Amino acid sequence: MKKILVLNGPNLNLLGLREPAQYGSTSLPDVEAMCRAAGQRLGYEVECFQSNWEGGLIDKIHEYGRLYKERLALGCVFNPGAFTHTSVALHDAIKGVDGLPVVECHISNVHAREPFRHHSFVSPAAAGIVIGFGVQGYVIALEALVRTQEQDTDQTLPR
Ligand code: CA2
Repeated sequence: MKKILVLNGPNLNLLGLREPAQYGSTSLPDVEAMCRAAGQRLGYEVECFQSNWEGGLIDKIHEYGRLYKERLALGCVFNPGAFTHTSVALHDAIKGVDGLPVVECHISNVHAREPFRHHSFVSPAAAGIVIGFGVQGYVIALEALVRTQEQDTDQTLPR
């Protein structure tokens, strides 16, 4: 079974424990269970990984870049947390693995928040973006990845 990576960046391990008004009350293990269940329904094995370290996220993107080349992975759903707004290194990692489709995902609507959250270094390297749908956004991003990246997807409109 092909793999999909669900990757979470800094502080997302605190999900459900603090700031429920902004990020909801679902914990990261619950979000990861939701993603694994959605993956199973869609026919993929979902691997979940969270790191508070930029380098840990970069290593995981490199690993999935290799799996993608070997046709063992379909792509990645990535919430880079605050690194979204700061990290040229994450941008370069996604560009550097050359091909791995990455769907950027944010729980909150970053464009309705502080101006420093309006710019993303990751977006120009992403295949697509899901923003502001709470933790359901992860499942929406997984579905979008599968619908757009599956080899036999017929993307033509019905006549
Ligand atoms: O809305 C998102 O998903 C964000 O990526 C979340 C990041 C934030 O820096 C981005 O601008 C938007 C913050 C993740 C921290 O998550 C926490 C969860 C609970 C309590 C504290 C932090």
